[in-house]
Amino acid sequence: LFADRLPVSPPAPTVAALSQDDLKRIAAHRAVDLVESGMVLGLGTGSTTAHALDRLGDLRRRGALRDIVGIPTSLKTAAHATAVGIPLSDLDAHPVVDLSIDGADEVDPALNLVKGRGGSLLREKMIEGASRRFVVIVDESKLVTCLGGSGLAVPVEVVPFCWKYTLGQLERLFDNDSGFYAKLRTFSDKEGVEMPFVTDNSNYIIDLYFEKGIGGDLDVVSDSILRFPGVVEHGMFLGMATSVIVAGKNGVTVTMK
Ligand code: ABF
Repeated sequence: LFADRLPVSPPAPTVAALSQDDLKRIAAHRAVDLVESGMVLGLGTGSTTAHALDRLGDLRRRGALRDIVGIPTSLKTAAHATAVGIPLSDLDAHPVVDLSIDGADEVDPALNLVKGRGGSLLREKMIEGASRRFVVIVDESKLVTCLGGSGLAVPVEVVPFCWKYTLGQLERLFDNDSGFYAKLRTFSDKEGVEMPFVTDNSNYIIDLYFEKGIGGDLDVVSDSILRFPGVVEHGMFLGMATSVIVAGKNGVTVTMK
């Protein structure tokens, strides 16, 4: 797995003591090293990218990267970026993004990704798809041999209208005997009532669980999911990442496509 990745930094002597959050920070800072003044940046979502936002804010406070503009992939990231002093814009004003930095839930050996555990997959896919470079930052726990194989869901953003019908269509796509199941993403409100999770685009998420990973041709699976009218987008990011920065106990590696 990842035999062709390029080691870029030797393990530090204390690396074994690093927490998962330390590893996320290391990967994020390495990605921020790629940012140059004047760039239009896609700003991802999640705890790994949060470290990149903090780093960008730090650098700007020290007078660097004055001319950057960020395009946030979620309302949460927009609030975070604003709080640390990153000027924001959108794809309407900047249809071409120089560099996007974002985390992932799973990364396979071909740099295909599963994203969207935070529910921001649609804006992430729009912005990262408009990017000249899309750098993924992860700790080593995100590496998988097969997408869907880590026990985490592949999310599908759906319109709320007749979501049970769309759920049924998705269920029929995959073989239940292989351990597959689909479930509306919910959360418990203050009174403990289960409510649908609602995305920044006012949609719902249906999570697809593949006990044995997604079998077959991923492009075919992607097309089959997208053909249902109630589906807006899914969280498989196929062929989109241009490089992946992985921070692990043995150091940082960068794999480029
Ligand atoms: C976003 O944050 C999502 O696409 C992905 O689901 C998640 C990764 O989160 P974290 O960095 O917190 O592990 O990028």
